[in-house]
Amino acid sequence: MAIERTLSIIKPDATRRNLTGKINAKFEDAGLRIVAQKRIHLSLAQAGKFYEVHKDRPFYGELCEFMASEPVVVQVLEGEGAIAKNREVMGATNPANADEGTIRKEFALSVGENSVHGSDAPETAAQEIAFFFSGLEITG
Ligand code: DAT
Ligand code: MG
Repeated sequence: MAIERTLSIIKPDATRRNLTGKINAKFEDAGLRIVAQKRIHLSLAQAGKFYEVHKDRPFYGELCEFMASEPVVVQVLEGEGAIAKNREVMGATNPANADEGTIRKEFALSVGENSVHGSDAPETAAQEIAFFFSGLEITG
């Protein structure tokens, strides 16, 4: 398995509850390195652009408003098979279906306020990393 990079977002429900450190510990314990990280407050337009792929789904408006409601922490995680590994550590989208020990099982409030975002494939990881970070901001 190759070394990969993936885009992670610690969402407003988690930053609000001061869970950034606990969530980062889950990534690091799984062998994922945080090679870039910043705290930002997305505008509604920026959230809409990031989640454009979901624009026809019924929850799109609610999702964008939530993501723009309070600051988020955007980060690049690096490691062996980082994209799949991160999805494993995150757990299922709906916390009711997430495995024990996953971030969403432990911290998510609902299917909407589910604490973390993670890229789902190499192409989306590359696009999503470029959405938030320039090459100079990623240290390796
Ligand atoms: P994931 O974040 O696990 O990749 P996704 O890409 O299908 O899940 O959806 C993106 C986000 O949209 C998800 O993290 C939370 C929100 N969402 C998904 N399904 C939803 C639903 N049924 N009701 C409300 N929000 C939902
Ligand atoms: Mg997704």
